[in-house]
Amino acid sequence: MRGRFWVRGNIGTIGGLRVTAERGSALYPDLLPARWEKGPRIASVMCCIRTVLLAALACLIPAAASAQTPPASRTLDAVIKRGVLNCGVNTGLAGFSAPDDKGGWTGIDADFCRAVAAAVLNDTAKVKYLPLNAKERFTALQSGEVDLLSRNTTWTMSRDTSLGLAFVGVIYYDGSAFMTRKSLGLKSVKDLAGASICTQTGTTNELVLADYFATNGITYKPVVFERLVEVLAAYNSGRCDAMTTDSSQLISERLRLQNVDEHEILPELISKEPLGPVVRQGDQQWESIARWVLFAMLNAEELGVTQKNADEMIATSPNPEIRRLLGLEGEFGKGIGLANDWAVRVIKAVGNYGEAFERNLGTGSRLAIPRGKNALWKDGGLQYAPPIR
Ligand SMILES: N[C@@H](CCC(=O)N[C@@H](CS)C(=O)NCC(=O)O)C(=O)O
Repeated sequence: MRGRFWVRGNIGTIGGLRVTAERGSALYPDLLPARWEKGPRIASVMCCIRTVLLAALACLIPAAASAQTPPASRTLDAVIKRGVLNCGVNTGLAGFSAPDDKGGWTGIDADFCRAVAAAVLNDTAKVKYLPLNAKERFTALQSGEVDLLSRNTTWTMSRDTSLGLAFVGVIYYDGSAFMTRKSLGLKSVKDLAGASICTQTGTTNELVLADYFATNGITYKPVVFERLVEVLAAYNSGRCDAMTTDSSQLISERLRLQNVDEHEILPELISKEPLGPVVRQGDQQWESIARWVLFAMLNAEELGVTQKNADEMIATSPNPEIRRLLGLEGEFGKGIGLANDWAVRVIKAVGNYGEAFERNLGTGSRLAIPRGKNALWKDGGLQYAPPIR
């Protein structure tokens, strides 16, 4: 029989409290279990009140769950015991990770290694940088040779799901591009028909190149090397008409050529290359540490907390979002197995995301890359970190 009816039932317990609910409906009461009885209209008012109470109660549950002690992290334990973070980086790519003449490493990826060491070991010097080429990088992480891979690595589905690895976020939004000699007078990638193109094996760029030229019915001759220095040398010697890799890497590599002005980067980006740090799958706490170090850098920029003003913010800021970031309110370090001032250590070590970007890739560097897609979401970019609360 179809008609208006109300149901009342005991729907179980939430957080140790017994919860009952009543619902109004105009569907098919005959299809309902017999134990649900029809009731007077007043029940529908009760229904609303109880639904609201139920919803309010349900809202409390995630908060209670988030206060649980996280399971131990094998990687965190090993890093603490060793007293050093083993970080996989590029063999030498200015702006991302490159050795300097004092035996140190610079670049945004190297800074990310330092940021994690600061959060975990409270010491940016306690990083061992392990230079890895494109082909070796994933094996080094899988085998445990490195605790973290912070090496201009594109987040793709197969790398994130079939290698036993996990990407923690995007430190730089990039895309595949092409560098050629200006003297060739090319305007677009499509003008590269019949060209020989140098690239590195084990990279997404090698695959993107094949896809793009096949899709557009353009012929080309791939010239593939295992090491970046070989790719650049082959391009430089004229063995290839063009060289392809991520746009940021071309900007960086172009500056190593003798006559920089003779070379140009074609305007198109032919793929999405979201570059990010990678950890091993299955160590949830370590993954969270790496992810939230990156988010702390982004949140710090959004909230105006810098390497320089961090102490002043700690002493004077009344802003609850800033106070949570700086460990002055809440127990957010506990959730990732770290001290509550974990983010302060990160910000003091490498600055906020904007500072790290400008110093390594932007206005403070030779690369002078505009923020573009890597601007914060509130400035029209893609960089967006979930809030700390
Ligand atoms: N983002 C791409 C490319 C990364 C990559 O390995 N790029 C090369 C070309 S610039 C590189 O950094 N090579 C340095 C090396 O292997 O030492 C990927 O993840 O596959």
